Amino acid sequence: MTLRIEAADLWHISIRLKGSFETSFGVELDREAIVIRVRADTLAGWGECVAGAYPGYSYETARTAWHVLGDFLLPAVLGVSISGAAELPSLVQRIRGHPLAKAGLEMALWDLFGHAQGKSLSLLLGGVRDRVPVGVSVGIQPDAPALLGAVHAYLGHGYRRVKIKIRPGADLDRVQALREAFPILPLQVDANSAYELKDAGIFEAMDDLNLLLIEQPLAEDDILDHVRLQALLKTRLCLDETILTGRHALQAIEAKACGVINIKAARVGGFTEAVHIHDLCRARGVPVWCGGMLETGIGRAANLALASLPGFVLPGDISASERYYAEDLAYPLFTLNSDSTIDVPSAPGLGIEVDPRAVERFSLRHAELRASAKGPI
Ligand code: OSB
Ligand code: MG
Repeated sequence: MTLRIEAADLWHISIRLKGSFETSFGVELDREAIVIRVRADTLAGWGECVAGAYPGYSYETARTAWHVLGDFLLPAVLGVSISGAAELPSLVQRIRGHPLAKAGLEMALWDLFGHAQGKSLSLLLGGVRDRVPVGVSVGIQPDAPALLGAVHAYLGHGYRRVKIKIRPGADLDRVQALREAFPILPLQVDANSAYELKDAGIFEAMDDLNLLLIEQPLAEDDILDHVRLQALLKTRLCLDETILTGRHALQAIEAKACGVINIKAARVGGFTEAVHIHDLCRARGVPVWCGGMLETGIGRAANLALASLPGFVLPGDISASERYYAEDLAYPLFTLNSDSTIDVPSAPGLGIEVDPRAVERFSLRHAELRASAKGPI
């Protein structure tokens, strides 16, 4: 089946988190994103581009994604007949970088084709599970007691795996305090590139705390120092920001820079590349798990579908909807099962209903592009 992409909408949204989320690169309270809708025939597909207000995790922002989507990516698909979302990477191959923008558009195309074929995204990607194990990612707290309180509350909600964000000055003492309070809790840390190899002593001191993994301790473009750090530790390093392509994943694995990879479709330019990375990790026995970007219900549905693939053997950063926003953009909301899993949507496409009025309410600006009116917006 081929579909001619006739029109697309972009909404630049700002949606307030229930509580601010602090990482080593900053504090986020109002989450910006670009919501994308593509249309073909009588069908629509929705996507979420997770580029935010500030270029901390990625160089992309909602504003750069607006520019790249509107001026380059959408003109490459509008008016074009395509037979599946997996064709997008080749259509936009010549546009360098901007994986978050590309992934948001690919998500909308997956949703569109899922509806056209009556198949869920999980089914289209090769998912094998109808519920996936999840954990919670806890932002940097003002002090150790606040962190213990926050973790205690999340355990009360039923989460059975906890990740805490760390940064220089808020690291070893926090992890030690947590480990003392919760001796057998599956626990991992995420530094978001905040350290250098000279800080290795901090990670060596964490090595006996039985962490599941240490995520992205060093700079995103530094595979070699991750190799050196990994050689000092028995705890597995996990790469997030470093891995933008399958090639990066292969090189990091072969060099022994990490023992685990965090897969985010957004960071690698879409689900096609995410599945490719999953497949090559699985073939080499490298465990993967699904990362998160504080998505609305649109991106969360897509993450659940990705996490249903067989190589996703560690719990994902995919918490229940109510952990993030007072009001979401898509329904039904995702809830945590008593075994710290979330159900994978089984309805066609993303398997959710987007509420266009909610999208409008959180919208800072909207643009509509049509096949007949290609070009800059
Ligand atoms: O590094 O995993 C990360 C959120 C924003 C940017 C980067 C990261 C995160 C998270 C949030 O850890 C995970 C979630 O969506 O719950
Ligand atoms: Mg991370």
